[in-house]
Amino acid sequence: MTTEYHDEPEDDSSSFWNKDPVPLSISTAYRFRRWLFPGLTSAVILVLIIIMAASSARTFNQLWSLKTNAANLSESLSAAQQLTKDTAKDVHRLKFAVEGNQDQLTSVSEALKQLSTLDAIGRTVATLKCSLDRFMNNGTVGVGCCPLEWETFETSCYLFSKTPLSWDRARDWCNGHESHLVILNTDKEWDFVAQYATGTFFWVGLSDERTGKWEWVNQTPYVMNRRRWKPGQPDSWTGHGLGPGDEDCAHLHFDGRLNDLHCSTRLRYICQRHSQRN
Ligand SMILES: [Ca+2]
Repeated sequence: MTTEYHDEPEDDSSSFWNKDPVPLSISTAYRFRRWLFPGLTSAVILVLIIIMAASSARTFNQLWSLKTNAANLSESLSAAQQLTKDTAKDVHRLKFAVEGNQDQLTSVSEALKQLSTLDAIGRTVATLKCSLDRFMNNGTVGVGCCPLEWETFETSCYLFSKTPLSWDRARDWCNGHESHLVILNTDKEWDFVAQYATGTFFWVGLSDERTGKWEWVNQTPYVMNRRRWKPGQPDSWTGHGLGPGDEDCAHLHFDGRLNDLHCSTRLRYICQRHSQRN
């Protein structure tokens, strides 16, 4: 038995391989649907990751800012604690200082009490002096009382200073003690003052410094009386070597007569004030 081969195509129309091919569009849609869900899921996850990353960055910045603020607060707290410690030390030192000075303050208080007592004694002595002055003036009407160390004559008190000053400073000192540099109007006043002026010089309230004309310290004009001046005075001498200006201020010389000197010269001085009735 032979096997015959022939070229006749077999009727294989029912064969599987001869089935109609699946359309291409259907396959693409199938693959598209197959990858759609994973793709969308991946995209959502990616977006979530991006959002979380951005959120994490903001959170990190906020945390960094909080950390910085906490560090600054810590430094401020440390500074405040140091300041508190320093203040406490100062208070402690002050407490010791006050306690140390308490004894001294007590001593000062005692000294003030003693001064008060001395002041009361001084007033009593002044009253006694006033009575004595009145007795020595034979109870002259109008004679008042003068402070201690001031001399009483008629209705005035006179202070013959122990220390020297320039004419201007002497004037200011008298003005600061309810008085003025002495003004001599009468022969009695000249004679009274002159008895204290022996042996030294005293400024009196006479000057031509302000206007170039001699006037008393209360600006009343001085009437020239050569008898009251040393011979040849006032000479407005300029060879004194004491700076600009000539001799513009008057003083009592050893014999109680006047001479002009440069006002910056330091001399003792005479203050005058009204006596007070007690
Ligand atoms: Ca002179």
